[in-house]
Amino acid sequence: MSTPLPRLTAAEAASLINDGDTIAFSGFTPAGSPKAVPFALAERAKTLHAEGKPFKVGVVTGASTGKSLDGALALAEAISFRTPYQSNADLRKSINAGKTRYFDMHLSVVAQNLRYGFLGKVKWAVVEACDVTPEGEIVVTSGVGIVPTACRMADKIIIELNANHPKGLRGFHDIYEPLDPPHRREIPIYKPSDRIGSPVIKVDPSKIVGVVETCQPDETGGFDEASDVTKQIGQNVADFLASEMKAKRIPAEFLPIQSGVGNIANAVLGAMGVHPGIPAFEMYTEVIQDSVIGLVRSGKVKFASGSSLTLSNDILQSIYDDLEFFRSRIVLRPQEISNNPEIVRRLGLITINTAIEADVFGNINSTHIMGKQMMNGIGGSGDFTRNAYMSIFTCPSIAKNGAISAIVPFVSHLDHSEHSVSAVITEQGIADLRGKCPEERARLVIENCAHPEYKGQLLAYIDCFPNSHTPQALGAAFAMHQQFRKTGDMRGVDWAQFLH
Ligand code: 0RQ
Repeated sequence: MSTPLPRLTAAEAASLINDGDTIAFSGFTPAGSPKAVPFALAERAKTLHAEGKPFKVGVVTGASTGKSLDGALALAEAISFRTPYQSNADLRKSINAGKTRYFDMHLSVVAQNLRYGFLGKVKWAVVEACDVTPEGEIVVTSGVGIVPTACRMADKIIIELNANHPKGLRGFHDIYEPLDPPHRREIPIYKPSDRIGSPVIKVDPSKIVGVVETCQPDETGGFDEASDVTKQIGQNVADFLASEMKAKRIPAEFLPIQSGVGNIANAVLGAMGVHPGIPAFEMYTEVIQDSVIGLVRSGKVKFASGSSLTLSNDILQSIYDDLEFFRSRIVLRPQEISNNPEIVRRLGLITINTAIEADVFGNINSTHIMGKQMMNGIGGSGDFTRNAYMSIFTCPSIAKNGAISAIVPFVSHLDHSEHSVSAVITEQGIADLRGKCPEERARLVIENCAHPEYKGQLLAYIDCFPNSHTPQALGAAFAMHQQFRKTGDMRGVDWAQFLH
């Protein structure tokens, strides 16, 4: 008989963690992220700080988390360093104030970087589970992330056993960790529905110092209703893919789709779902968002592989009420596998991600506002974009009521270079960049994607600085950004001042 695992309160679990420890948390986005222990840890930090004692921990996660983790720890000023992705307003504020060290990383490499020792020693894994056995079998919940590696690398494990997720989730996960170089072999996934691992994470039970019982819903934010702009972007993406299929550049059985996070990504999938020219398709993605679930029910999405169910709570509950229907249609994988470049290239993914800004040549900024302020992070967008069969970036052509053009001469931060981007799509139209030289790209992006209020200004930029492979002028490339900083509006830049 195995010994039952000890029960702890969240405060007792938090009291075991020391200043300077690095903690790896389960989950991917708020889905599957622990809530009770990090919240209690933030309370502990506040108490210690009030006594004049230092208390900060390193926080490594799969992706973003919810308010009880990033939010509470940021407000308590308890994070010494954070990686690889975040989307919490309080943490963002702390990062942009220079108070929290943030390392923005491709999500597919987080687990291997932990194994390689690039992120230092991991003391704790804090893991949300729907089931755990005295023998050390852990069934995680709605997100997987880095949890298999976190459990193996950490000295000690704390489990949050969350009754809000049913034990029947056993079987939804496919847990697999590759070997490290020089022993790594191919990852044997040949279609999105292939299973190659175990439904559970197996750990040495003596590493589990305690189980904290909770019953808390995921802290996922939900999505805005699609606007006219996001609907039009979605329609343009769907029309583009349908025309690519007609041209036989996408095979008749279609190719698996990866789709990013946020309101635009949600609207794009919604539009693809109802487009008559797009057949039923599969998804090989990282985040399974709300709009996918309806498409799985209707049969338009035949199978969805991801690292998380990042869903509004009522939609997640509707899956839990219908587990047997979804069991053969969804799989949740570690992000090292859901985002794996080898598999992205092999399966021939069509990837659709969102830009903050795109330049006229097709370089993409997904992370920074005006080159300085961190928004969320690169997330998985680089894992997918660089290795895609076809990579698409979408964004509204303007932001902040037109004071900002999302199409600029040169991106103020570079996440995805023109070499990896097949098409830029805004609500204005589609710029198919494949096989085009920089000047052709620039004219196409301006003509098809820029907002009418910025077209003339952007064309004038290209016309002012001709006679080179890339019509770029270093002294003028950020003039629109600089004018915004001074006047709060990018409109009306006079390029003549840069001609001499
Ligand atoms: O600001 O929140 O103040 O209104 O940026 O913009 O239009 O609501 O777009 O929710 O789809 O997010 C790129 C951030 C888009 C997201 C990004 C302002 C705009 C608004 C949000 P407000 P929208 P979305 C899979 C793949 C990187 C990671 C990634 C993201 C706010 O998609 O983080 O793709 N992607 N991962 O007003 C100033 C501009 C702006 C601007 C927009 N040019 N200048 N502000 N905004 N453009 C997921 C994972 O990896 C987990």
